[in-house]
Amino acid sequence: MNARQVHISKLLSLILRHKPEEFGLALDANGWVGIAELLEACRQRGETFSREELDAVVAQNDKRRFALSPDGQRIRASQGHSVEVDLQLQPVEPPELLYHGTVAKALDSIRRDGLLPGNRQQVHLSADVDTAAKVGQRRGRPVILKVEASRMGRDGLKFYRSENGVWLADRVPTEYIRFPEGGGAT
Ligand code: HQG
Repeated sequence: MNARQVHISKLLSLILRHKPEEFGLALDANGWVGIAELLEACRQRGETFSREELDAVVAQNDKRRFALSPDGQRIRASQGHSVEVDLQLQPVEPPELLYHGTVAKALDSIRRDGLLPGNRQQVHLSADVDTAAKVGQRRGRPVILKVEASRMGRDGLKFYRSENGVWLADRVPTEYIRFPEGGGAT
């Protein structure tokens, strides 16, 4: 993505995950918003971009953050919402281990409470260590937690996978988390 596409992608994340009302928009129950309406709302706030530019951001997005409806008339974020939406994801069986990238200062609280979704709707987990490291790196030196996902699943806790391949869980109780040795200062 070029700089303009990154700007549009961040704008779309803000609208489609967090603050549609700031743009005079409302997501439907499943997180969708009409594209014509979205482009017009952005234009009115001095953020003018075309349908073609939006399509390029959707297609070239590094994490495939956005999805179009089958008829091409609507758009939504595939995960990461703080506003309440029902993405209608079906529970899926997880791999044996999933990974979560965080930072050392969160560890005491995670040891106590497990992984909680915070402002988002669900806890985000990664299928591989590299991705989890990148997620953790956004906040400082990354600490990788291993989540015993298949054991958690056998115990009846559900996992989902977003359209763009992010693993999601409502929470991860601390008993399923393997913390790095030495307090996580890796
Ligand atoms: C931490 C980005 C204290 C958690 C990324 C994380 C991802 C706790 C932070 C996606 C805690 C929440 C999501 C507890 C969890 N006590 N801290 N009990 N439980 N935490 O941003 O997973 O580029 O909401 O470790 O790449 O960092 O936006 O979640 O540090 O895929 O598409 O609380 O966002 O994707 O932070 O990131 P976030 P996340 P995008």
